Amino acid sequence: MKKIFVTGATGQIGSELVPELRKKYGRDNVIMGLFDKQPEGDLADGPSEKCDVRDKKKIEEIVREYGVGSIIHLSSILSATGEQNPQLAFDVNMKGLYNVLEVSKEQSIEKLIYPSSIAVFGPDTPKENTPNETILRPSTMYGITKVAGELLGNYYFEKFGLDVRGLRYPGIISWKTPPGGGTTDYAVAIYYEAIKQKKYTCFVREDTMLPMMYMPDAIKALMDLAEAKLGNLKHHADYNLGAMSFTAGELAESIKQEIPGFTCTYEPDFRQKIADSWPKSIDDSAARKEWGWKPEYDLTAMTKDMLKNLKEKLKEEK
Ligand code: AKB
Repeated sequence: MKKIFVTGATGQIGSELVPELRKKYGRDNVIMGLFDKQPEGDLADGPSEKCDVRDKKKIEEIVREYGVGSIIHLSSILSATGEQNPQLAFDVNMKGLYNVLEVSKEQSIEKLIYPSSIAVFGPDTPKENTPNETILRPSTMYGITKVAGELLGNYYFEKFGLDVRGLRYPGIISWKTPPGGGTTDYAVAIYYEAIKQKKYTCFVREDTMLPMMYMPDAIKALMDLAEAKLGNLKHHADYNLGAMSFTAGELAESIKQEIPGFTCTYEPDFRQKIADSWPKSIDDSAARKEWGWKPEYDLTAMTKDMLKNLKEKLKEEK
């Protein structure tokens, strides 16, 4: 079997995607690409390579050396870090993606998959049930790089016949590896603080509503899209993907149901403006129709599962 190369593999998504890929395709068939964070636990048990995606030669070398057939490109600077360092976001997100696209084209990669984000939308986009095809005028550098990434993916498909696939992730909530530098990170941090301190200060307003997804659904979506028949896909790098939408207040309330006495206060910072520019809910009918997308978790089921797993994890770490 040709190998799968995952960039940004020790990040929030990669650290949960890699074990699933290894389960399905075999440990030695999945190569982890890491920037600075080393794999831990089970993740360390399998091939990995240090790889800064801004270094095209290194990507070429890995693809050639391992006989890579598919690339899942996860390396990215997220929205909040991107607003604090737009130059870095441009460099990593644009140069990194361009390198991956070029290597994929030159070395006849069979499939290239990378996430886009709800950050492609902006203040002018309809907020409710945001359609797949709509106004893409983001106000963050992260969003700008994601729109360009979608357009490039569609271009490489049309122009060079490269099988590029991508989905617009909402905020992703998970307990194994914390996210880093995103606007939706409050929806993960709140669970940690609820367990540790029974209180949390949230950096967006209580009425801030955003589309979110639990990690098992996010992994399933990526793997299902990767396996979908190309002939069924009318979109390529830009599938809307929805699961649930809730306000920060509703999230706190769902935690309170499980941890009585938990309190949440709200002190919005610069991330509020980013959150306000994004949709409240997503129309993902294209993904449902073209490759059978269907999420499993709602807010209540996610909160129960998050708290159960996170409590165990934090106990083990003590
Ligand atoms: C972020 O908040 O930047 C990310 C995203 C929605 O893409 N989680």
